[in-house]
Amino acid sequence: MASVPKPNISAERQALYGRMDKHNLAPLWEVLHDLIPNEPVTPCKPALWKYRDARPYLMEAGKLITAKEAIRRVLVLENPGMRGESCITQSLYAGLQLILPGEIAPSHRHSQSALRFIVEGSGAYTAVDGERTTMRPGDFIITPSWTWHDHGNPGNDPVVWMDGLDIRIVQTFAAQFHEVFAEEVQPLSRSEGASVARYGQGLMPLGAPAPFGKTSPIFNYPYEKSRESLAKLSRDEAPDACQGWKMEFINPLTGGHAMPTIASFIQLVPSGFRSAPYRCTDGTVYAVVEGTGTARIGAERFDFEPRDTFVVPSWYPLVLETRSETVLFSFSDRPGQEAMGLWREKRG
Ligand code: 1HN
Repeated sequence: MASVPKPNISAERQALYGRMDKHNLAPLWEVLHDLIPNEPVTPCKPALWKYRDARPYLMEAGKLITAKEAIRRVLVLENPGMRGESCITQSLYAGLQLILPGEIAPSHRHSQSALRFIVEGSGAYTAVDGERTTMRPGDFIITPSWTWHDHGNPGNDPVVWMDGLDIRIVQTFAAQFHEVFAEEVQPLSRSEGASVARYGQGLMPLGAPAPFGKTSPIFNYPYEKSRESLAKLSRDEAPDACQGWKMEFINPLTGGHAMPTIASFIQLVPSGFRSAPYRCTDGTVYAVVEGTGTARIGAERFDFEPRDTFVVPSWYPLVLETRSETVLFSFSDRPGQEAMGLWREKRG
């Protein structure tokens, strides 16, 4: 015979929970629905940061603190749904970093991987394990996990880039390590362009191990080259209804993602385009390189112009409407999702 619920069952349950609580035990049935939602749930909200709003604060910070004192002079792009948590999606960090003429940002290394997407100014460099590369607007630059890196600006203009890091992912696994280099600026062991000569021309040295492990051996993908690839692709192929012409930055040694934890893309969207809605499980950060338009993210709309940043949370439909020919750089946590068999997309 089925047991009849007792009239004071709720009070008895609460009393049970109270007694077990002291032993670090809790009833699953009270939280099961929140643990296993029917579709992605994230505190990450759609948002856009206008560069023209952020830039004056960054320049003011430039007057109040040096790059050396700050270690890294960065304004964190904080997702409005996760203020105070230093993240732009629930898994990724992003910020705008400024280095002024004559400054250096001291050398260190950490197990978190970083990408740099150059927003404004030329003539600064970043050094990775003994090799420098000059930064130019639109360049996609990688700092692989556990490589020594420092930045410097021997030029005449302020240089600003967007940093993207896998801080939250590494934190989830509690696999964080960090070390400070003995000197502020690391010594150089290769000439500028060495990595691209060795690995970026459809060639690789015989018998050479991958210098950065699971990360691409190329650490600067210059905008000049990616822009040319997009232009040539767009001449011969019709644009994809959801993405326009979209390409991924790859590791030439594997053909896979350029970084083990972050996927990076660049796309060209023609002028006057209205994309079909697209959603995917990798919440994605977009940096506007060229063009103006509107990003409809879920029920919200954001007008963008060059140098703005916007974020599309997991599973929010994105529709892009362009008023001029547009180039977008983007990055997400797709590699981890794919490795774990979790990644999904939905077109239309
Ligand atoms: C870092 O090392 C850099 O090397 C930038 O430029 C941003 C944010 C958090 C932790 C380390 C850099 C960072 C960072």
